[in-house]
Amino acid sequence: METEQSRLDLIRGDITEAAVDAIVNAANSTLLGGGGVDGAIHRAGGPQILAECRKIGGCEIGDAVLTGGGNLPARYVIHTVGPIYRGGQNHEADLLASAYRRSLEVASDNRVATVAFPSISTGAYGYPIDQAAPIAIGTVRQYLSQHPEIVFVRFVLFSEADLAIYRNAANPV
Ligand code: AR6
Repeated sequence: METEQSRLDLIRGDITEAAVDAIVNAANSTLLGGGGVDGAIHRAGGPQILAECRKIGGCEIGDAVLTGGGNLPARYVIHTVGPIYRGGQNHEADLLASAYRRSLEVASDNRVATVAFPSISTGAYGYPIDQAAPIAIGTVRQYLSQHPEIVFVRFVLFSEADLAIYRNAANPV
């Protein structure tokens, strides 16, 4: 079997263009849309995604839910809710790890083999990206090592600077 290393990759790009089974949305607990990557996904995917989110009714911090992908290249969107960073002593690390893990559990439960993640919580939610990146990479690697049904996970980072931080977290010097 391939190692988890070769099943994880990092690129710079716009996640709404990712040709994978499911892209992950950094949503809020209402699931009713917002700015950042959430706004971009709903804009590109069309109103069908929001209609499904309304039916689901919400999502806890650290949890994840699945909708269709509407007009996106991806077949599904997995909406997860990361923590708002409030200094680091409020379970932020556990909740961030849970957002990644629950997203992958939802993927496994729905026969989603290829998944793309944005950098959850590091925009509007204020999580310092140098602290968030090792949690993101470590949680995904751990999951891949135990779940061969996930063929690959791609992190789609929005800037070169964010990509460099994730690269460093994946391959510490
Ligand atoms: N593709 C990939 N990454 C993106 C894209 C994109 N198209 N657009 C932005 N990013 P944020 P959060 C990056 O704020 O911190 C929303 O209003 C962005 O540069 O989208 O989890 C929700 O409704 C940053 O690195 O998510 C919530 O209320 C990363 O995505 C709240 O923001 C995450 O930034 C969630 O905040």
